[in-house]
Amino acid sequence: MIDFLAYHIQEAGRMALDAQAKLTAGDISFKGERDLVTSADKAVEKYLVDAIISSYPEHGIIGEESGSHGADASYCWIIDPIDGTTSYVHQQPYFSVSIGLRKDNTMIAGGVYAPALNQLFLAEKGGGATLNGAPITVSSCEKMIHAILATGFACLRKRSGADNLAVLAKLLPKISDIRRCGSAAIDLAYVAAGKYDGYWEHNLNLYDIAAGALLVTEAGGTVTDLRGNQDYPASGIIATNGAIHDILLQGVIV
Ligand code: 2AM
Ligand code: CA
Repeated sequence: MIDFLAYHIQEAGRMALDAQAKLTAGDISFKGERDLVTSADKAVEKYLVDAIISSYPEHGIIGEESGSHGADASYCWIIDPIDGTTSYVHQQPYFSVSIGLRKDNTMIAGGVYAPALNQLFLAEKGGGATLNGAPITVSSCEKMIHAILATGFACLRKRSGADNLAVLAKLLPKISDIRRCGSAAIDLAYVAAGKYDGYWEHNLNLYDIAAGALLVTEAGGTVTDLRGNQDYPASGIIATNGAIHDILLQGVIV
């Protein structure tokens, strides 16, 4: 199934990249006042759903655009066709296709493909994680003052009340620098690859993080919710190289 995932995530990514170059105003609509969707999100998800149904008709699918079908099946695919839609619409390269495969409540495989960056991240439970075929591991950074962290502001767009600006204001003076690319899946993949030392965010959905969280743990990192438990993304998410996890857990409390 990892070969199936690797093949179709690259096809889907190429579709998204081709469509980005041709995007017009007529392709863009609003799901919420600050939540964009494009015809490409829908077309890419349809491509992936059709591929899964024709190869694995008994499997369940949870997709950002098409919802949940048979999510209680033993195998369930969790799809975000374009994670980072706002970056995508604004002709930036920081968008990805994210596909996770869950078996009986355990994530067993995941892929994040950023076609404009030519970066394909794959992980299999117990088998490690790779970037374009080469094994990846998390960073060895141990001091917050040296740490490059990433976050996002889904909480603002969802108007959830979570105050990530206060967390950012508290953390920024204590770390090396911050990054914010707009795709939770890429953020997690970059923690897995040691490009970022840690990442946190509130108010994400399962399809944003399903593949990326497995990438991080398979690359030797740690993923928890914002209280240090495993209830992510419902209670927020923190992913780190492990070494700075406890310090960052303290840092996200304001
Ligand atoms: P998307 O691009 O698939 O919508 C960036 O902070 C992350 O938040 C992205 O992974 C983005 O996924 C997600 N996101 C964007 N708008 C959101 C909203 N209104 N509610 C929850 N998550 C959102
Ligand atoms: Ca998403």
